[in-house]
Amino acid sequence: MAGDGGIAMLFGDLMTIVQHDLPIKIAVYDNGKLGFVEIEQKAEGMLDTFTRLKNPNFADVARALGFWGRSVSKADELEGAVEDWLAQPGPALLHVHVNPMQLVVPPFMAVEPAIGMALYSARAILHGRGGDVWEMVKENFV
Ligand SMILES: Cc1ncc(C[n+]2csc(CCOP(=O)(O)OP(=O)(O)O)c2C)c(N)n1
Ligand SMILES: [Mg+2]
Repeated sequence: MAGDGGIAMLFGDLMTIVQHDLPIKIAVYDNGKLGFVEIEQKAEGMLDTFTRLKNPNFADVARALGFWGRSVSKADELEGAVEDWLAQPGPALLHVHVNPMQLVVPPFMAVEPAIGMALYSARAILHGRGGDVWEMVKENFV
């Protein structure tokens, strides 16, 4: 399992997998950003900066390197795609577009990141990026 930022740091490893014929199955969770870094910025009350990624189609990249590759953007295509991906005899990469605003919220949260998120929200609204805040609230709390 890899993020879109993570897999981009590891293309050399994909070549090694092909070189050694390793039947490894890789799922890329593509949220179009360095999501963890973005959360760290927001939890400190900062506006998110330099975290958005212009990604290639990772399935195309994988195929060019000698992998089986497929890209999925619709939820109802996911189950069939996972079956095909796991049925491959050789190295296979499944590129999945995921919801960019879906947070992994821990069962409890310290006060500081909550204050940071409130500060970030206020800053984002003042900078005309209130749509980002609404998207985050809608996807996670409504
Ligand atoms: C080699 C390396 N560089 C930088 C980092 C710092 N870092 C931790 S998480 C992260 C973002 C990863 O983004 P992605 O793989 O897209 O995962 P997401 O958080 O979006 O799910 C970065 C850059 C790291 N862990 N390792
Ligand atoms: Mg990411």
